[in-house]
Amino acid sequence: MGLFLSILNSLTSYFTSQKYVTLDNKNDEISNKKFHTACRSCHQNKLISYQSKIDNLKPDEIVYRTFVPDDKVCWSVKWSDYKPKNYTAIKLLRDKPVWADVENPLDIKNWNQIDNQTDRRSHMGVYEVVDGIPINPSGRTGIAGRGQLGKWGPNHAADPVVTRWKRDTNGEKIFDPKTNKPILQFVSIRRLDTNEWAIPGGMCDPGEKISQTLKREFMEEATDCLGQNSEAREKIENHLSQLFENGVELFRGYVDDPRNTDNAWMETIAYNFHDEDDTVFKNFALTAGDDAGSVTWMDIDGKLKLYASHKNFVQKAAELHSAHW
Ligand code: RP5
Repeated sequence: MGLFLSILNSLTSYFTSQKYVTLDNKNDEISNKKFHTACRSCHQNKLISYQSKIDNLKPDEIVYRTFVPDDKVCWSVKWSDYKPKNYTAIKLLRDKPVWADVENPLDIKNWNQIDNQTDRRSHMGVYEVVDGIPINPSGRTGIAGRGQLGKWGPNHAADPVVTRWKRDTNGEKIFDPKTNKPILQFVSIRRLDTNEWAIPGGMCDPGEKISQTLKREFMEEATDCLGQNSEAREKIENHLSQLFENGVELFRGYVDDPRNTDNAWMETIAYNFHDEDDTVFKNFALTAGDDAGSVTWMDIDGKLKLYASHKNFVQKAAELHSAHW
């Protein structure tokens, strides 16, 4: 009975509230795009900047990715000389934060399942575990180990794409002159670690429902609720509660995150929460908090440059609302 309840609990926490809607074929377009460039040598600088920031490494201590050409990303392509360097952030090894896994992956047995409160399942299906070490389902990254990620294997996140229409001072929607479509805006934060604009998403806490992660991360990064007293926090939460009750799932799967390694990678569920009539945000100021340097309403446009795979999620939101892209 205990086991049954714990499985039921895990399943419940995995899925969102019933009011949330899923789009048909939502992942097709994203899956067809060439996966996984941000975590390869073409973006070497991102890994290096992480290392210098997190571990304060001197130039000669930095661990570089092995160059992985496009045609050698797939594990099915033989590459007998492939011997990527092993790298796990010193900060993880030294500080052993509670949210991180044990140092040795061989001490973890429950791959591809719920392991206590940690969800080790992948949205991509069953991933391979070779000699006790999980293998990135999207292929080679040029570096082994856990990198800067807390968990071996999948690291689960949630991304709230919060949108509204761009309006003029009379409250009328603004249209793009070329596409003749109304312009959608989304709440974007500037990440402190890479300085890139991003969706205010974050890691799922153990056992947390996705709906909770989406709201919590948005509140922490775009309203600075952590810097407020409990009364102010409650006010913000009540104000946003209706918006977060109705979401549309845009994407669920692997994220092309610059921190990914051959043995640890990011996965996410992205949801759209849309303020159609500007009722929620008309008189509500955004304030950057937690690991966000700044926050803004950003116009959604095909030329956007965003962190990891976030541009794909925002594009899905534009398509959903027949907005300018
Ligand atoms: C990305 O990293 C996800 O899409 C999510 O936005 C984010 C979670 O990592 P942190 O923001 O917590 O570092 O891959």
